[in-house]
Amino acid sequence: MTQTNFEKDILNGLQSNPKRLFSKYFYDEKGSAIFQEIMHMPEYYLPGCETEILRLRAKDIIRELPSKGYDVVELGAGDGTKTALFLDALLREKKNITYIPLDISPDILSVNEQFMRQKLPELAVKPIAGDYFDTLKSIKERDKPKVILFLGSNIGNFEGEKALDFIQFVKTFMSKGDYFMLGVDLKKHPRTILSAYDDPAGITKKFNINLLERINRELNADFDTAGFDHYASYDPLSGATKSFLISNMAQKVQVAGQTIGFHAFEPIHMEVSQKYSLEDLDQIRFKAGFSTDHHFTDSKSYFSISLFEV
Ligand code: AVJ
Repeated sequence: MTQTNFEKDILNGLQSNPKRLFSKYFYDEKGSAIFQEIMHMPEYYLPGCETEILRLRAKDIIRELPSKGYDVVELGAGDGTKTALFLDALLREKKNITYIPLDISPDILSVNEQFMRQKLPELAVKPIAGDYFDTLKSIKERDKPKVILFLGSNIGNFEGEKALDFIQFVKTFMSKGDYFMLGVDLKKHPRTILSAYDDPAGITKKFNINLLERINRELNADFDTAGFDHYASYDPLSGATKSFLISNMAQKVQVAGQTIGFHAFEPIHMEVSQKYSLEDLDQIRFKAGFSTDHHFTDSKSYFSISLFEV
């Protein structure tokens, strides 16, 4: 049998030093359900802050955007519930827009489309399933100006320079006068950030452990999940939040026919959730070659929706 990308990435990661797994694999059916639980945790302030901005500042944001019709393209659109708040405000301002949600999952896109049809029947919706490379290519040639949305602090999962690389990659599909609209979690008191990724109910732990269970399910592996604990850290200098699973003892695990050895207390690095200051964002905007930026923040200045103009 040929190796899937999933199998290749998992084996490579577990055979690296330090050991590494990728958070993009968190979101199987069970993982997506646990992520919904995370979004409702009191400690996980991100969705509430972003929703506040979309509710209270939508008009101010729209005032910065092109005055005529444009395409609203959403990267990793998911079910679109938060985006609907913004699209609703756009329709109220009588903007002639087409909403183009992009996502790797055709299933979630049909949920998105049905939600929009029901909630905003007058909205033109044109979902495109696939990876960013193919889907962005197909929107490049459209003739209307574009506003590209990347919400939910998803940019935070790119490590270090990779965030800038991704923004520059997206910019190659944009033209003068287009806008990039990013939802970004900001640097704030370290304890506030840490508790969002280290909740006492253990939901974030379950979210991380689910990837080991997924590997057991899909790669014929035998992780004993009781042998791993969850550990999160936040570095206020770099703004990097990292999650690890820690092997509680020396142990051996079978994964896809390979034996993976763990030392006692050896970490597997699971995820980075990068936090930015507004100054960091200005730097990125400048390095990526966008001409202007505007930041719209919530009342606590925990989160920003930042607009970059090409
Ligand atoms: C979906 C990437 C924005 O990093 O905050 C939540 C994922 N991980 N709790 C984040 C996540 C642990 C989340 N993003």
